[in-house]
Amino acid sequence: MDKEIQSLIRKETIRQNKGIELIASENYASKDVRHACESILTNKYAEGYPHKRYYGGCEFVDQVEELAIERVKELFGSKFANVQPHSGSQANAEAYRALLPNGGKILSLVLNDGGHLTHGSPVSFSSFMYDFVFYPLNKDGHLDYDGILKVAQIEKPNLILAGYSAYPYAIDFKKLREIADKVGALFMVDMAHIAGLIAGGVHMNPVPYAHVVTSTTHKTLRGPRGGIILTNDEEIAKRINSAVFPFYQGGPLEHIIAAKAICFNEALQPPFKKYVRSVVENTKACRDEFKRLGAIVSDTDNHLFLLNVLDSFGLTGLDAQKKLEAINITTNKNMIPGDKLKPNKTSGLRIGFAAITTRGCDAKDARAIAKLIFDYLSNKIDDKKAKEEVKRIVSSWKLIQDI
Ligand code: DSN
Repeated sequence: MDKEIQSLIRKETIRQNKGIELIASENYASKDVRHACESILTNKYAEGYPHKRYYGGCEFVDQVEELAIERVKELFGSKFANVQPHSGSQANAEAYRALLPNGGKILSLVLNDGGHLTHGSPVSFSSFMYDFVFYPLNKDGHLDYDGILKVAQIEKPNLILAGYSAYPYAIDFKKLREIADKVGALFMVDMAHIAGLIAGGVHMNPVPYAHVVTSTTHKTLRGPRGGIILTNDEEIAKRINSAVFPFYQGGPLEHIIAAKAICFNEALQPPFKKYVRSVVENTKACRDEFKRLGAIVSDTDNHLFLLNVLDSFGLTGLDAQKKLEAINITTNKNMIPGDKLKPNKTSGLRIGFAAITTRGCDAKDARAIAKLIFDYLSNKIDDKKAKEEVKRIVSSWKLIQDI
């Protein structure tokens, strides 16, 4: 094997094993999922869809893709599924294409309040191709459904968008669909962050309410990096298929689709339900311990919460992220609702438990992590002591290559 790349993979394996991974969008895929990702399926061209390909030799990749489709439909209870999107961003582009004319109006969450780049950021394709208007969170950081209705009545969007990257609370998809119906808009959900929680039954499923649901497969769902699009509407399903191929994508990544099929099957099994319940318990345990210690934190209903590091420790999110990285704790700086600092500095950190719960983190560890971060960012313990504590906490967890 290429020695330089092999050495870098080895170094990354060590980094992943020795650290506490709190980036809310990351996870550790199983051996089976990783095995499919490195399989010979990568050799095959299969433009098109099962039994309607532009190439010969697709007998087995057709079956792989059909399995993935059937399993994801069963997992989320949808009538139609496209498993070809290469990523969540592409899934969103493809869903917009299927639902809207160029320049169509989309009502989405204010980006600094926890939205995603593809939900109308000025630096994303989305704001170039569509006309975005926004709804804010209320003062305590929750969705304000009456406020959303008011903005929707004024703006009259073609589409209302829900599903966020840094929102720590439950989302009422039924209420949002009612709002969309009142103003004659379509309703789309990007469930990337909470897909695993939905699959495991600890969050409301948007599929019965939304016209289209997009997701990634690698966050709480714990599969390979990639995207999916679901719908219950046959006409929309046809438009989605054309938007994915040939409009936005060429040949599907059948090795990744095989890995998605494995991940969907894993998520259908009882241990996955136990896993997502532990994710939520651990997140709550860590958040509650921060609160008990006197830090300023959001509450949480899901796999993440926001820690206000500026008011808690006098640090920007960027500085806190860098400081924690030096002791092998990985987080990401994040805007908090009403943040006065810019996105490249921020006042907050986003903290999530999907990844380390996969390795075996329990509520006791989650509380120990809160205490460690609190003491370290308050300068009560030095780098050496903090690194020793990280080592102690991870020492009882599974190695990532054994997951
Ligand atoms: N980059 C992802 C996240 O961290 O939430 C969203 O795509």
